Amino acid sequence: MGLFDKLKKGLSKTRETFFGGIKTLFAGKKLDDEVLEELEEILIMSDMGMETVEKILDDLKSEYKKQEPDDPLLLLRDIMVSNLESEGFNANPQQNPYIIFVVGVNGSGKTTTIAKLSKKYISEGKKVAIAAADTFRAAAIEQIKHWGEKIGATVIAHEHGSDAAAVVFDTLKHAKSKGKEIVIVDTAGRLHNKSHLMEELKKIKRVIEKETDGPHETLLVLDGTTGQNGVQQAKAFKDSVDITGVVVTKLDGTAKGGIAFSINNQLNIPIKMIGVGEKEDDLQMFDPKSYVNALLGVEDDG
Ligand SMILES: Nc1nc2c(ncn2[C@@H]2O[C@H](COP(=O)(O)OP(=O)(O)O)[C@@H](O)[C@H]2O)c(=O)[nH]1
Ligand SMILES: [Mg+2]
Repeated sequence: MGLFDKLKKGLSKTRETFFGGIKTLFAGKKLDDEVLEELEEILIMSDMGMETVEKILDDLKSEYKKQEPDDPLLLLRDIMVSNLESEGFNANPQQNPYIIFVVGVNGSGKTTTIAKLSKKYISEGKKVAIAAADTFRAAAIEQIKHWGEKIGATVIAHEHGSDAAAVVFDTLKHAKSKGKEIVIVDTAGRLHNKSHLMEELKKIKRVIEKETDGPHETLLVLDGTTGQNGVQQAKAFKDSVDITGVVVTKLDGTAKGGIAFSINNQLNIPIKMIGVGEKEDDLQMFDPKSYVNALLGVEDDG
């Protein structure tokens, strides 16, 4: 299956529930008030966030008048794309080791995303070391070790309950001495309380800063099914560590694909990758145009 077909398959739920309806709504009709009102409803239900919906509708109205397009669906597509921000995946980073710090609440998909991302780097011929710095749950250490074996990444782990920053320290030492080009740091998503978690993440960040010129990327992993709640969570992480990109996971399991727009517009952080399944190949680099094409059911024209 090609990348776009896979994306389309992953986004089938949100397309079938919301966005796909726009094609039918627009078919052979003028964009009068009635059509626009229905469009507004669809966009709001998709979790796009009110502000973005209004912006898109305003743009659509004025451009529609100006351009009188044959196919208003393509005009809407272009306007939606312009409301998404992306930044590419750094497949060949200059820094060595290149350090990716991964944060997010429990269950958001951090560990799975790390496995998927490691696999991408390994397939680029890079050696990957993973810090099992979610020491809060014993199962979390086992989970990342298991992934490491499966995809061929080295996992550095200490005992359950040990200091997460010390695991990171050891992983950096290992990477330098063994020539591992990529270091990815897995972290806990829940400690006794939120401030405890944020303190731990800051401590890890300080260790990375002290030992290297990283972190070069700090990825926030966000569960796409949590809707506007997820956006609130993201704000807390953004305030504690400098987030450089967001990974939206579980887009295959949600009807609310509009969340990507909310993240961009409310947080001002680019989306870098999206998760569209549980397997190691189900991570895609975020491409706004392909994403919107897949949502609307428009053929991908490159
Ligand atoms: N359907 C689907 N499930 C996912 C995706 N990413 C992660 N998961 C699942 O979400 C659950 C929690 O993932 P995990 O990586 O352990 O989250 P963590 O607590 O943030 O490390 C697991 O059952 C994963 O298989 C995704 O893109 N799609
Ligand atoms: Mg985990």
